[in-house]
Amino acid sequence: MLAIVDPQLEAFRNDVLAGLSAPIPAVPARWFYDQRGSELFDDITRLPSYYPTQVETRLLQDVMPEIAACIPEGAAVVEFGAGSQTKTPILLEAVAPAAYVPIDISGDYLEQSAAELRDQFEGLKVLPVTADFTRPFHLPEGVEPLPKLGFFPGSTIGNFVPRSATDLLRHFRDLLGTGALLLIGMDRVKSVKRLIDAYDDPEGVTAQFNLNLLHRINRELDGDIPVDAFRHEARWNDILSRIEMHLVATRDVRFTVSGQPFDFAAGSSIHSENSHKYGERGARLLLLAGGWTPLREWSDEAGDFWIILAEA
Ligand code: AVI
Repeated sequence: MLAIVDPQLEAFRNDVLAGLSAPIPAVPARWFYDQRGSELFDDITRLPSYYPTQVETRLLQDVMPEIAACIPEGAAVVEFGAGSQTKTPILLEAVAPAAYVPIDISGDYLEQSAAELRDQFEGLKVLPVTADFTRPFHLPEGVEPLPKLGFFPGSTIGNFVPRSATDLLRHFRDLLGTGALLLIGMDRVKSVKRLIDAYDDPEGVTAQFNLNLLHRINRELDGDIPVDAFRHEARWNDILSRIEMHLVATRDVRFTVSGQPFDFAAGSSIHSENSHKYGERGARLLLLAGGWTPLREWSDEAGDFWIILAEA
């Protein structure tokens, strides 16, 4: 009998088994986002201490007329991600593009948000593409000849280590072509206290988000991790300019995942996320290394967040 293989599940298993066996145990952050993880992330974006979403949304609203003035008429907006209910409409309203192409790995969520946007923007061509935007894929038919604006808000670029972030930016450039524009959100370096508060909120939502990864491993990969033996920790790594999220063992633990045994000593951790924060020069250099020339930069008054428009 042929076993049915779910490629997503196998990729998750490979990443978890390899990651937990590594000298510095780590699981890629993209595995946070199952149904529960996506709901928890949504809750995070509404927390008072998690400033990036509020600040970026307000900044987009404030500077959108200036941004729109830089975008050619009849452009296709290509969003890397399914789009947010607040940020995407701000852009679509101001730019009035010929087409909107959201790209996301989660087909159901993508179709749902595409349907909402079609209702909201009558006549807008919404052409969703179900794909992992970090890997090669094709744009829908008819989009190729249009001028293109890539949209990558949310400081998601910060979740990639610089080497992968430049690879990703180059991949966006290859996809969108020379002359394309990219509107990207980046989180700025700020006081360690504010950063830690944002990633270790008093309500404990980010802790639940982090610990949900262990629940997901137990659920989907036949694991028996005692989740109560781990705690959430957010650390600032100054040399690498990033917040790191860890799951720290509070006692010696032994567990299995898909039949494979693992031992974690009290105090050792599973590194579950990086969120890089950029200074002025660093942000520009990252874009340049990824093949994009910054044209305009906007920041809020407090200097918390960047929105940068760059050209391929
Ligand atoms: C999705 N990403 C940009 C978030 C961030 O701030 O790095 C994920 C997140 N992790 C903890 N809180 C939010």
